[in-house]
Amino acid sequence: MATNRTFTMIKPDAVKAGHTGAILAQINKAGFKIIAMKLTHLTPSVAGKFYAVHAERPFYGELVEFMSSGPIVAAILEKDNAVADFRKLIGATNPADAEAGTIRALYATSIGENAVHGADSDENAAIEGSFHFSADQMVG
Ligand code: 3AN
Repeated sequence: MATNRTFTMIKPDAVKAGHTGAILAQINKAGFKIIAMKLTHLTPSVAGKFYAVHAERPFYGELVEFMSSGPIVAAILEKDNAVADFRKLIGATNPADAEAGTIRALYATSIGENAVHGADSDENAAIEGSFHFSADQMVG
């Protein structure tokens, strides 16, 4: 069910730094089940489409450039209360404000290069998940 799913990306900074395994382990340990996952390198055009909702924001160009700068891991995760619980697990957008022990506190370096993405609503989780995966690529 969409209400039990969220969508995440491990961003280029964290993949490049070799944190993919540790981040996935932390996600699993927190009770999330991975139901779809892939390693991919977004083109600027695809990254631009994914972040189209932010097109008017001053950091849009920087965001698209960063998200297409190297491989990412995209995944759909399942757990009760997935969206809210995952946002809690990753911490605040700006790692300087992220609670100790959260993924961003541990691995993010700046507000732009902040290690992971987490969908901010059930609706966006479903939209973002189907942006990256077709139904036959989801398990369960
Ligand atoms: P979140 O990802 O925590 O929901 P949003 O939706 O405000 O945060 O921003 C989307 C993404 O845009 C963030 N994950 C971050 O990578 C980037 N971003 C947000 N604010 C800034 C900023 N001031 N400068 C550069 N990049 C930013």
